[in-house]
Amino acid sequence: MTRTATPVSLIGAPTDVGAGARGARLGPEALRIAGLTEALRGLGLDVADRGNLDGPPNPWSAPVGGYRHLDEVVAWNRNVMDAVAAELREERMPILLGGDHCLGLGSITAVARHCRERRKKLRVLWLDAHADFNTHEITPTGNLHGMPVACLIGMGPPCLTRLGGEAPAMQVGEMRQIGTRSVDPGERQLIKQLGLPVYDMRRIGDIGIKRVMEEALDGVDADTHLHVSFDVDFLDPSIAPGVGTVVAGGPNYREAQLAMEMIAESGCMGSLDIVELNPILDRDNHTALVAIDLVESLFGKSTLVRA
Ligand code: NNH
Ligand code: MN
Ligand code: MN
Ligand code: MN
Repeated sequence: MTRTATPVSLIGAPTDVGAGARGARLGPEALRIAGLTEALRGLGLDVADRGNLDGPPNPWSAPVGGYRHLDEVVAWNRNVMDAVAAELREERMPILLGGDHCLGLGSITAVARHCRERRKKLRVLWLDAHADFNTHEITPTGNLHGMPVACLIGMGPPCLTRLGGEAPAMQVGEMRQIGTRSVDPGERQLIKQLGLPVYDMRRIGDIGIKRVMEEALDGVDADTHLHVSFDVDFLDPSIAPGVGTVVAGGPNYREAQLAMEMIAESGCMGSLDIVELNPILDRDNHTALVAIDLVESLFGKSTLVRA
């Protein structure tokens, strides 16, 4: 199959206003210094680095009404949504360099709107140790990086659920969560109640990553826009310690790589988030290098080897 690859645009969003630890604001630079642009160009892709978005500083204050830094999170997400929408409009593939995972809200809100305008089906793969399905009533922390999925399906403050206009931005059935292994008690209930499709580590252990990915990609076709939201804490901490919230028992290198390869082979990825990388907690920027290696697989590095 010969296709001209979609040109990609890197969008840095250097903030950790949604997180419980500081340092994810350095994620975009860590990825650049580890050679993300060069790696993608090495695969023959047209890459434009749009630089970093601007936004309010992290006030590092306590939660108010169950939300920490709500105004700042809204401001950053607005900027992310607009930047992602601009790239999609130009038929380019936006790659959001976080920043913490609260930014998935702005990114996916733009993607979902694009899908509605173009009459495309939407499938979101949420690669994450966490479900990010909290609301202000059930969150144990008030950190908004634990709430973007709830906001996307319309549960949350209107300033976030209506970021792109009408709420909800997307339906529960348009998402597949993969690699989940840290779910808060309230989230567990909500997941059951709303039927969010989750392939947790237990399921991966049961049927293997290959079948999980086959099922998660089932129904994805040429009319589908596939969005990959890659929270780097998806990976086992033994290979990716540079994240704010490590959870043991994640996919090993080869499992993660196979997941990425299968996404690449679908040929449908239209947008990507790389979030939660925290170089302050890393050693020698190693986690950024691992993330880039896996992103290369997402763009077909190993498929090229097989061809
Ligand atoms: N579930 C926890 C919370 O809501 C942790 C979320 N942390 C993440 N999510 N890194 O991906 O605070
Ligand atoms: Mn498109
Ligand atoms: Mn997350
Ligand atoms: Mn996570």
